[in-house]
Amino acid sequence: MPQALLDKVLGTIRYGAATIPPAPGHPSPLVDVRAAPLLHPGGLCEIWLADAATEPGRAGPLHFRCSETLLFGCVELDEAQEQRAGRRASRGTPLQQAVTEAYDALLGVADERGYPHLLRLWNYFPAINAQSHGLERYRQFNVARQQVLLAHGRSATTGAPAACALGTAAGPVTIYFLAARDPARQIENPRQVSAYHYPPEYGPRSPAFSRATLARIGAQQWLFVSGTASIIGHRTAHAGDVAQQTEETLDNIEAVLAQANAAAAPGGFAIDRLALKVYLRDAADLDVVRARVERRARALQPLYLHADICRHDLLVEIEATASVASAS
Ligand code: 3EB
Repeated sequence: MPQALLDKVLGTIRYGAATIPPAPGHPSPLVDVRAAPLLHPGGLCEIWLADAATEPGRAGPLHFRCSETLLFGCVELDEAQEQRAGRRASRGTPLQQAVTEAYDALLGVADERGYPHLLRLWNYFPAINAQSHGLERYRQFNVARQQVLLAHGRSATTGAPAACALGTAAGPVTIYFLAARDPARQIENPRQVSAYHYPPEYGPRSPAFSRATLARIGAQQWLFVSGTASIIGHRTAHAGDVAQQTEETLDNIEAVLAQANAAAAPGGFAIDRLALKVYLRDAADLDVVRARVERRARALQPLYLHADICRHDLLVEIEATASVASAS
């Protein structure tokens, strides 16, 4: 990449075998995230570019870069280290301690630097469906996420960012995010109960995320669609049937797009113009899911990633990002 572009990099996410060649003279390390493994050969990098030069920064475990309008950051924390550090038991299980430390850092920087509007958070951690300390780890995560948002004076319901939470095979708790100077609009899905209003059968604290956020950034409207699954109301639909779960998930994404188009001027978000990441619990489902996804949504090559989904009966989850020129 030419230096003029490297200077504008906010963050880089690497997938599969991709490597970023070290850029001679680059002012600081690129924020570099490796999350879930790719299910197809090769590798690629997702690079978030600002429209002007970005600045690097660090705050505790958080590495970030910022432009005039956007902040991109990433935190990786080892749960075993949290435990060794012997943090206060009031911060909960080792996973909850890591999540609290990560969110403390990112919310602190977002507020101090003046990017208080969280657009999108990506959350990855091992063994998401495993039980420990008497509670499934995804549910532990939800307890810590809600508590740390409230501790920073934020809402854990309306106004929450778009997000995803996925299980990795191993490795650190990895969280990366985009935040903005200017407010975004939250979008919900009329086919689904808002996640922050899920009833207690899904855990002691509800998941604090919105179905999508819509943000004007420069001359573009950006839409960040959260991880989306085969959930109708608050219940999983089509347990055990990955093909039907894929169709229901795409129906849910279309419902979110319709809400976004009603809120955005001039709209124009369409299912065949999205950048998709498709998470599969079982690698053997790749062909079935790919056929269904690419029949309905195939402008850009979707990424297929191997990850555990946050409910044990969900086999597939799809997230989407899109931008359209905004009306001026
Ligand atoms: C769902 O709709 C499926 O906890 O941040 C999707 C997106 C899901 C984000 C999160 C969870 C999260 O409830 C799971």
